[in-house]
Amino acid sequence: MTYQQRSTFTNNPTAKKLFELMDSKQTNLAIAADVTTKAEILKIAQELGSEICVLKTHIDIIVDFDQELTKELRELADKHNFLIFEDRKFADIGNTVQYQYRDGIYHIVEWADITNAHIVPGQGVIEGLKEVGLPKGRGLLLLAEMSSAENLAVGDYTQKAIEWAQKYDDFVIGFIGMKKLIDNPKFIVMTPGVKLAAGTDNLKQQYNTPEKVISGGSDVIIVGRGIYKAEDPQAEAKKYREAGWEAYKKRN
Ligand code: S5P
Repeated sequence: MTYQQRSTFTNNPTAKKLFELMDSKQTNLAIAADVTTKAEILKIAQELGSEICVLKTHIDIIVDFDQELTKELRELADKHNFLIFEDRKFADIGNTVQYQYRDGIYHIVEWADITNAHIVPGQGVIEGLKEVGLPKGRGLLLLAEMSSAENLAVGDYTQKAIEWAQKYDDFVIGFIGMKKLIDNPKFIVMTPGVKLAAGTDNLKQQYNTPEKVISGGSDVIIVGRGIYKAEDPQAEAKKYREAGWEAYKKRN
């Protein structure tokens, strides 16, 4: 099924928008913009915006963060037609994650289309985030699997994530996972740990190629250092975009 066809299976507005823009823009590339200054992240959003479906942020690593930044990122997202995914990995009781999602200095729910959560606290983490995010049409990804060596998100844990995603499918739009996890077209799998050459880093990150990830049934490749550390990030982003899209076309 195409991304466009899959957009009709979900009622979540963010998931719909993502499927539609991936199809119309012909990209399944998300950039992990793991940089530490406003200037750097804005440069990435500006220069790579036309190549990507999703800009993934770790907003709490920006040393000179201010409210202007999220406003500007939002403007760039609308201008270049990509979604913003704040990779917050919420992992607390429902009451606490509500504060973390809505309040503090980041007000994540105000500007991030998508965020994600670990399921280790149980279903309360999903319910807490849903009360804050769903009224604004936001979407949540559950970390069903991880890319790092010896991680514990396997077996029954992964199965629980899949079960709870179905239970809360108005708000949970999919997973962080390494492959296709469920035969239901509404759920999106985004996969980190992607490089044109497979391998590892020195801190137990593990990389697969775009071809391997997409042919395994994942929908979105998340690429960080493979792009932003390259000499010419724009040219590199085009390569990843092409590799991801070719693999998708081959699959369909
Ligand atoms: O299991 C995971 C989940 C995530 S969201 N493994 C990951 O690496 N990530 C994120 O993906 C991680 O926080 C980082 O932002 C990105 C991978 O970056 P790269 O530089 O290794 O491509």
